[in-house]
Amino acid sequence: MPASPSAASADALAEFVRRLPKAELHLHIEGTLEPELIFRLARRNHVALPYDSVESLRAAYAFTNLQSFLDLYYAGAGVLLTEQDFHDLTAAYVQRARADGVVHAEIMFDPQTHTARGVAIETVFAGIAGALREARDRHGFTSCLLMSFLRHLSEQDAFETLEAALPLRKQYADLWIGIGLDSAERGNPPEKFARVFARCRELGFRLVAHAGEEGPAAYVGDALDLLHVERIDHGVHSEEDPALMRRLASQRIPLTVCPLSNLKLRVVDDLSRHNLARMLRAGVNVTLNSDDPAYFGGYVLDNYVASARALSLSPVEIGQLAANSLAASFLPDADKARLARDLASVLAQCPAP
Ligand code: ES4
Ligand code: ZN
Repeated sequence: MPASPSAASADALAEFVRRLPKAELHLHIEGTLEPELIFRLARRNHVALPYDSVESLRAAYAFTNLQSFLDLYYAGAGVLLTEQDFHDLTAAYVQRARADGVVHAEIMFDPQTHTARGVAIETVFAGIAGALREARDRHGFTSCLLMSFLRHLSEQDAFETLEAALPLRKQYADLWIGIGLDSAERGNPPEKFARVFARCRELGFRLVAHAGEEGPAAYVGDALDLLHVERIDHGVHSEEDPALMRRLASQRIPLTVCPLSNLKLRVVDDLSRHNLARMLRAGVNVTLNSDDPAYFGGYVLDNYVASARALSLSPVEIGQLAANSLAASFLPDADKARLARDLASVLAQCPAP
């Protein structure tokens, strides 16, 4: 028995969201590294940690902005050394996502974080891809990979990363379909990566970029016009420019919004003041995602439930967010149509919370 009426309605809401087939489109695999796994891998790999317990590490996750998070996120990734480490990390994410009703994930990874520490890019690809292929073969959980460049590093470094990865393209053609851009946004505008994104576009990769997380609406427009991305990661500052908002809505350009991330990194001071509901109601193709769930206190289901409660999203709006996630994915049209039908039949059967 739930402890109280509010607990009962919370459970009903979570169960409703869990049953909706959803895609997660904004997820950094390094951001799924839970403190327990950091300690397990540190022990396995004989890596010293500057924390004496899981609890003291978790207590350090009190961020004041994006950079304060990135410092810990790059440090945490220091325990990832072997193919098995990347496999275990990815398998743990898949298990967690499946429990939330995620049926498809588009996963970013940052090779530069690892190659800078002497880990071979082949090791990173092999570990992540191995776990994703197992998930597909055992559970029908589909996914793809978006190799992301760190924007605080140079465009030359991004070019070198692309060159190092291209020989692996054929081997990972079932998964590696796209390119992303992440890390510290302010002072590292889209134009810094225009040439390398042009090259990636020529090569036939799907393109996404973080923009308008801490940076201005102008970075969102520039990501679209200078990098030619198909989706914007975050994009919450788009609202500062009404013309951009009209463009996002009319062209159905997806925003991969991450509410709990925005809260933890103080992009918003309270979830009840998050603009995702307003943007959704203005016709923008908003999707909900977890970003770095191990650091931000919640996976996809938590992001849906916390947003629904804080913003009084209706069951129809929650269903729309799930539908948007499928439509905004890079899945083939036939797969999108099948999943959209699955979603519609669940919505027709499920009691609204
Ligand atoms: C990130 Cl929340 C966020 N923003 C930018 N870059 C990132 N990399 C991992 N998480
Ligand atoms: Zn992100």
